[in-house]
Amino acid sequence: MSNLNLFVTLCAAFPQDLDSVAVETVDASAPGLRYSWRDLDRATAMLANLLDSLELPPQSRIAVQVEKSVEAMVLYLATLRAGHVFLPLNTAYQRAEIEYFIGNAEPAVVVCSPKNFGWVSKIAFTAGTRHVFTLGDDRTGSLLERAVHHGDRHTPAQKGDDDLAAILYTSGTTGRSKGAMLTHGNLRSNALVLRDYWCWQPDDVLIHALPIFHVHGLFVAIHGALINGSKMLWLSSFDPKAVLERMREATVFMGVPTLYVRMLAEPGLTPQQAAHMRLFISGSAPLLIETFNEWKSRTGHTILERYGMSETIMLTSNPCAADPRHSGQTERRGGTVGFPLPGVDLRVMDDAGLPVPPGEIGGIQVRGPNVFSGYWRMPEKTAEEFTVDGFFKTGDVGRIDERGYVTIVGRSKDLIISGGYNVYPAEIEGFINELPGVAESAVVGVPHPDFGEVGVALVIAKPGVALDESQIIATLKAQLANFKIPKRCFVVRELPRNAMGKVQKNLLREQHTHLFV
Ligand code: MLC
Ligand code: AMP
Repeated sequence: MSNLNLFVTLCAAFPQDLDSVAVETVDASAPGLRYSWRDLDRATAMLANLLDSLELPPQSRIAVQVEKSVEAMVLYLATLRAGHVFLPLNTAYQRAEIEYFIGNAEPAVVVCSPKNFGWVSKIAFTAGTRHVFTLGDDRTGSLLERAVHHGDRHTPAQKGDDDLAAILYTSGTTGRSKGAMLTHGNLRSNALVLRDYWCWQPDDVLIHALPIFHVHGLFVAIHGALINGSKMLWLSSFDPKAVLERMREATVFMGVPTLYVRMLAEPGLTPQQAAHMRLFISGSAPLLIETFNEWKSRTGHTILERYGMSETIMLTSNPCAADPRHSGQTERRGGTVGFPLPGVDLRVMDDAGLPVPPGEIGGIQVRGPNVFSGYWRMPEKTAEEFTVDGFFKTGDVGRIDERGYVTIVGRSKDLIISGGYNVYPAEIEGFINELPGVAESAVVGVPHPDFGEVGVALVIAKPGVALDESQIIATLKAQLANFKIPKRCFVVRELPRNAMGKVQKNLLREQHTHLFV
């Protein structure tokens, strides 16, 4: 029986010369480090052997909240190799958020930054986790100290397509986060499709500048490079100047729109600087047509926009080369997210559950080998999000034009996408409503020049209470990930409501739409 472990597929694509460079760190603040393909193989084997030695139950969750580093990526690959389930957590998450994720996922192993060991280990041990390791971004910590005592050969765990590989938490409209369960089959099928659709070549070089705790940086970028045996230039955090400098030796870049906006602010962005590049990819949030056009005029390159989600990985993409399914079209159309990827069924439906005519707007539903297997321990929620014929309701609203291009026009879910991170107003409102003196609140997204969209909070005080806006923000900062904090907070006397008594968020958005732009 062939082993369908994703790690095996990735490893099979390593180049023949295992001593060539697979990853090179390129941070301005630290000397560059080079990792060969052989290093990746041996380091993942040592970590997988360490995990094996812990004699964990099959499919144990390995929860990881650490700063970005090559070793953190190696830990992800080792988790696949050992056959366990990777659970990445954004480093911005605070105590209450981590407490929820660990309590909900019940990981057998937690890996955290050395500086957070005190509080994270307390939460983990209380929740029944047996093993807590540390991993710093400078190769320090107990995880690597323990791993060096293990052998550098390891037979990857036998896996099938339906076996779980990762759980990605994504917030919900109710404010409660759900763990999207992704299988080896989901991840592998998507990586293979993107390899062909984006015309990857072994001599491609990817600039990796995204965080590695979400779909974009962890799966799309890392799998893309590994499954093509392509080198990565690795930045521990996004730095527009460093990316520009490295474009001369790279060919592929992936970013959320904010990254493109910030690079456009650099005078050094010229056609010459970008001449060596083959492909610029954008996703995770809407790319403004102004950014798309300005990028073209400043660099000569047409950004390829694609669309995806934690639950589905990548769904659609503008073409990289002629798409034979769409009469050989090659055009990357700004404002659209392109065509459904090969193997992805995508349809646009009305509220009654019927397909809308071409060009008309409706809810986007998808089906395919990339679509997740459900929300962790939430069977009812999973059932709600799928149709009887097996399509997942994305919560995005869009249309398909007569040429087959998909455009996202909005969302039926109440969601703010800020700098590529999702913020669910219901979660923030829940925290604000708990603050002393608060009667009620509403959080809405408004346009922002850097982050695309940011949250603004409107708060009503209880009778006789004087609320301080900056105090509300400061209190939230201690409880929530920083990107979720509303950029402004206003104390108001009332909120606009419709006849049913529901807060009219569209009116609030309109009132505050020019707050930042
Ligand atoms: C940082 N800040 C943000 C923010 N990021 N505010 C709103 N939205 C964001 N995304 C705020 C912090 O709260 C802080 O505020 C200040 O900015 C500085 O923080 P920082 O950490 O130094 O910011 P910076 O390093 O500049 O980060 C910005 C960024 C980062 C754009 C580089 O947000 C980022 O890497 N975004 C990418 C997200 C991503 O990978 N998404 C993919 C999801 S997958 P203060 O007040 O504390 O100073 C997905 C599926 C798909 O969606 O299709 O891909
Ligand atoms: P996440 O839950 O973090 O995976 O975010 C997924 C959501 O990001 C999708 O449901 C979309 O709303 C949004 N998204 C991703 N890519 C794009 C894009 N290119 N254009 C518009 N929205 C996008």
